[in-house]
Amino acid sequence: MEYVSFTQVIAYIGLGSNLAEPATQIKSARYAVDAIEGVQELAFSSLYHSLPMGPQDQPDYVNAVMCVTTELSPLNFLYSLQKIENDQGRLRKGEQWGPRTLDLDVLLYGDQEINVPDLIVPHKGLDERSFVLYPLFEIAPQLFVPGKGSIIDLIAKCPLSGLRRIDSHV
Ligand code: 5RY
Ligand code: CA
Ligand code: CA
Ligand code: CA
Repeated sequence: MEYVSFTQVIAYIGLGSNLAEPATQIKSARYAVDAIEGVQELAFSSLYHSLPMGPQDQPDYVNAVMCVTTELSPLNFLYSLQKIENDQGRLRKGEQWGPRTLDLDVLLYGDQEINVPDLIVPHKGLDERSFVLYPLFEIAPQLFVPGKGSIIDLIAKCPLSGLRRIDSHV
């Protein structure tokens, strides 16, 4: 009998959608992420309604944050998330930051700082985006973001900018 051990890393994913029933897109993405071999859900935030940042000529978003444990490498983790984006009908049009059925971002991967061509972690702009910080705080109030500081301090410097928690009525 031999042991095969896997290193489990705690990672955080930002979820966003502003097309084709955004709340439904987020909920099916949650299910699909948990279904990835080598990824398991630990926590999921409330859904939040948010105003578009970046280009304004697009619908409002629904955003959420998910905490998982994973034994996938950072890039295999990313590619698994991109497959879910594609499966849920994401089309890459010319415009950068245009509307999308589903956006899954690797926000954090353990305490690692990663900077390779396909992946930057912690996610760029995380500390300026209320639709990331507030749901992240909801599920990880003790979190420290590598290179950026405690989630408490980051929230204190980030206005809500129209972010609203969506009542789930359950
Ligand atoms: C700024 C520029 C581009 C912020 C800025 C992007 C989402 C950004 C979004 C989302 C909401 C984008 C990336 N300054 N707005 N805009 N939710 N993604 N509310 O998920 F986020 S495009
Ligand atoms: Ca799984
Ligand atoms: Ca994003
Ligand atoms: Ca993205």
